[in-house]
Amino acid sequence: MHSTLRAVRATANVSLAAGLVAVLVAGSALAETWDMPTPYPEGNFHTQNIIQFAEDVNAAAGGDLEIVVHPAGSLIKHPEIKNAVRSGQVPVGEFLLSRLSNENPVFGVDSVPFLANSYEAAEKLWAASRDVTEALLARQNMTILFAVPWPPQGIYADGEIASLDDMSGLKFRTYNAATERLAQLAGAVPTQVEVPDVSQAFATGRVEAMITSPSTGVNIKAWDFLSHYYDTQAWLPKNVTVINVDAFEALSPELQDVVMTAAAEAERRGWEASRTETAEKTQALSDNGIAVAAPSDALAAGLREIGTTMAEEWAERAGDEGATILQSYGN
Ligand code: PCA
Repeated sequence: MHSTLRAVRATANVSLAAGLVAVLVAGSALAETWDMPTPYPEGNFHTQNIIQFAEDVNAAAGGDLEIVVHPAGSLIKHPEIKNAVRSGQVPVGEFLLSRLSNENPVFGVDSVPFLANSYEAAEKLWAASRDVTEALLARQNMTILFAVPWPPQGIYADGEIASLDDMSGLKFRTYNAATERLAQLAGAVPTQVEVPDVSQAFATGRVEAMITSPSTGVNIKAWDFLSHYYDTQAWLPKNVTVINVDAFEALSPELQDVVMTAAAEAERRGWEASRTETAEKTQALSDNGIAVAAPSDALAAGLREIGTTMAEEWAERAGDEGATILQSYGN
């Protein structure tokens, strides 16, 4: 009798478990959740643009797909985001495109100083380099959903920088190979630090100057550590949001359409937000006590010379692919 009871119970448990599995399967077919790592703080305009992209997708997908944004390297740290998307660990993510310039110089064309240092020029350079960039990323199983530039890059320091001589020996915070090279050529000492760690690096004296946008300067409250900002307008590096090709192809045609439509809108909105951001955040630096100025002629000339050297180095490394880009850019 005991054994009969056990058998009945066992049968009940099996059917209960089967029911549960059915519910879970049905649930996951209804709503797929995509975790999306991004490197920069939640308040940054890139992150806000991405949050809007996720909201657009989620609304248009009617519950069939939900993108959850994880900013500031909270899910995956910046240096690992590209490989996480490539391997499919996450279906979608954002990173600074020129971080990949060590893999192929083409990825770093937007960070060659003074090659494209206005929004108009940056747009033209992106038009000239997008196809090659797409093809290179396709080899790593990724497609670009959208690319958005940072505002023009300027120099921050604690004190006056009247010429390159004043940069000599400074511990200089960098974020890619180009900023590292620029620091070296200026006689500074480069240290790579990701944005979420930059405040701490200044607070502890690990770094004492940097080149970045007014946006990042405001995000890290540069006025807590630094006194001067020079609006050198050196280049406009881009962030890309990429998707894993397998994850994209596993979506229904309708959902693929939803993602691509929201992506096109995010690229348009992002460029516009970046332009607005430049003036707003430069003003915010000034409002918070940073001395905002154009570079002196001597500093501008010194940086131009570094730019010429770096453009030559880039062209040499980038070979035929680079030449094609420069030709179509019209340089
Ligand atoms: N902010 C990022 C990249 C370029 C920018 O403006 C950073 O400082 O890391």
